[in-house]
Amino acid sequence: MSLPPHWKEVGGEGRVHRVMESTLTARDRVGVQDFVLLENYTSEAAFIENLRRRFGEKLIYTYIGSVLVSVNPYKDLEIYSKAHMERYRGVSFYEISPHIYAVSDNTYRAMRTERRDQCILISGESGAGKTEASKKILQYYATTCPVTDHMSTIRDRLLQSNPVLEAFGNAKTLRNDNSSRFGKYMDVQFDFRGAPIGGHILNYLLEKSRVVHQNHGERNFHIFYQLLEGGEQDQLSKLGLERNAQKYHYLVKGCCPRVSSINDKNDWKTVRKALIVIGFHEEEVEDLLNIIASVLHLGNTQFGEGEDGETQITTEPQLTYLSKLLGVDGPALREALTHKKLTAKGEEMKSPLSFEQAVAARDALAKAVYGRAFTWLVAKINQSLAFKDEVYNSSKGSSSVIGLLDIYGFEVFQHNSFEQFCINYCNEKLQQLFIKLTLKSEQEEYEAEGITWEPVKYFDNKIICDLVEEKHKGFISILDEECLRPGEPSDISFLEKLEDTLGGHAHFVTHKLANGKTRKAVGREEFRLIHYAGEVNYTVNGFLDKNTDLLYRNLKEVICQSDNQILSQCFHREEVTTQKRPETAATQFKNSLAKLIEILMSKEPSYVRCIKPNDAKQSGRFDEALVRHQVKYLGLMENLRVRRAGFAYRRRYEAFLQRYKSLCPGTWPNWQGRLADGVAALVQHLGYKPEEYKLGKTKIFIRFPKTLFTTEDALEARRPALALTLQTSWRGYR
Ligand code: AOV
Ligand code: MG
Repeated sequence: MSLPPHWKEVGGEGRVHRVMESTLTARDRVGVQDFVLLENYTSEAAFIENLRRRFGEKLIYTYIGSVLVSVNPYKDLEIYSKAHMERYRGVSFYEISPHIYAVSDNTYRAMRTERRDQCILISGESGAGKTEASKKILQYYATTCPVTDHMSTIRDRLLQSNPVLEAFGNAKTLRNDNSSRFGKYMDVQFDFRGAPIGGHILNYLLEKSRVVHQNHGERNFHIFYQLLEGGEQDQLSKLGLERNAQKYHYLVKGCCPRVSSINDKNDWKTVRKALIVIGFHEEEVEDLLNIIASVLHLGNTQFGEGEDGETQITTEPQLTYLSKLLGVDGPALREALTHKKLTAKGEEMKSPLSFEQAVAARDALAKAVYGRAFTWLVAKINQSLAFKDEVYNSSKGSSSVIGLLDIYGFEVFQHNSFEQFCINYCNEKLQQLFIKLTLKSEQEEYEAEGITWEPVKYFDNKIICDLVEEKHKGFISILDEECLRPGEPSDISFLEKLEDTLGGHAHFVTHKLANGKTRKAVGREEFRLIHYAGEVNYTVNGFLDKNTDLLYRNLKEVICQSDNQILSQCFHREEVTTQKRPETAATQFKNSLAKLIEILMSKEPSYVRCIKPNDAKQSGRFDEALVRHQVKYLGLMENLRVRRAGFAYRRRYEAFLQRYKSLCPGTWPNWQGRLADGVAALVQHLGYKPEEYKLGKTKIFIRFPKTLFTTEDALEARRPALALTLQTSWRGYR
């Protein structure tokens, strides 16, 4: 493959890459575009310095082999235009500067040529740029893939599902003004021509507690503020709402209804349009708005003490709106918000709720209604994205998918609760997957192939995953057991159980020290987990309730009879009649994560590792200590070391022979002997030096990209036409 005039080959210690000459001359200024090229590749300081230089030049992307490292610029860069997309189409990974589009394109081509399902795993802590990256990938496919008229509908729906899900599932937190509060895995399905023909979304554990409570400086989900700011006046009147977020208890707990980086009014318009594109009927939109409004009215529903000393609702207008918007019987709702039903000796009895219980029942209802409406929304979007064979008759035949994973990133706040526990556990699982698929599998492959190799040490966070999820003695088992225990289980009794079972574990700490003294850094109602990404103190308060996620039976009964179509689909009668206990929130989450990992393992992965440059959400600021911490825990140095010490390319003998046999008279047209001998004869003829390659049991391992480039050049010179078509199918660094 000959180089265009403005490309050059560069590299230290024999590692050769092709980069644009303009970047070459400025190399000192802009650093190297692949960490593999760093001369001092074991030095963390050199790694950070390279990131910093590039960041200073607005070059936010850098590779480690095929892994893309991305640093959040916190400002719009002019690198995402259609022209940029075009530049990356069909171009080999290493021939052009690193970009999220290169990963998108490479993955797409791999899917097409290898006919194998792919996935792109985007990880990094809260605010590092995962959601933005996933949107850029989707936009790339929407813009560059071939589409017909029919397909343009699917393409538009795929794109428009984002603003809708973000409105309902994202919120401002202290870490990120648009923080994902749910996990999302989206499959984009392509037909044999490479056109997008469908999609499917899996959603993971929405942070429902945000509906009723927000920490200082945070907001509820965007949709509430969007509706109040952007909704038309008569619409708001119908919903009994005022255009003032300050009026709603559920919206002002964090004391920041407005955020400078967010335009709720415009976002509302975008969401309304998106709902239409996705195919929502007006009645469905109305039902959805009724649910949003009813949550706000629930928040403003107050309780007091009646003459008989029983708890009663003191805000009549709210109750009237609630019964209208939820489509339920008013008196029944009143009763269910202030009483619970008990069955004793086969007889049903009513028992009044205390003030605190009534408040908790109200909040539980708000969370349940919102949470289930969110699940319904995802199901509805999935219906509209579903691949419909009858429409796309022409697409019959094989199809493949590219999965995009964008979850909530690792997060630490002043106060961390059940939600942070789940989010951080989820990140542990993904880090474990990354370790398994990159560091571990790479080394295991060398071993299996009998290749001599200097092992690279890395921290394996499996120990933390086990601590959380092991059967019988793991964190979640202990939590579930305590939730189900008869008697009076409490958050504190749960903490004691944790201490009994997990005390002494290297990654679990409480205030008790082994010598009987007290550790000051952990409160009496806290425990600390030492995560791969850092230490987090969790307040144990609320763990039991959030895990049980209980909604009183009589409230469920009332909502089951709702004439709101969405609610009646979300709350089923069987739920009220069954004696079976539903799975706890943590166990459901654990199981859904296990399934997710299975899905991801069945696909060929690509990685985007996002880094947050500072904690102030500011552009141009590169906080070295913060970046160093992320580089460490993401395992990027180890990733680089494995990459450098190892072999850039590997191919099974038959594939290698098939591709290059024409270059050697001894192997052309057909090699009759053992495959390994054929490859040995071939590379000898090509003049490979012993240090350039190794022959394993079933594969050839090639150390430097340069070796392969040269062989590709030879192939191209010999058979230009054939080489050109095959060129695009060669997937570098895999
Ligand atoms: P996250 O998804 O990783 O956090 P986001 O993708 O929401 O983080 O990024 C946070 C903010 O950083 C965005 O709202 C943008 O303002 C900015 N940003 C990120 N990437 C880019 C980019 N490539 N160009 C310009 N600005 C960017 V979380 O969902 O909280 O884990 O849970
Ligand atoms: Mg996000």
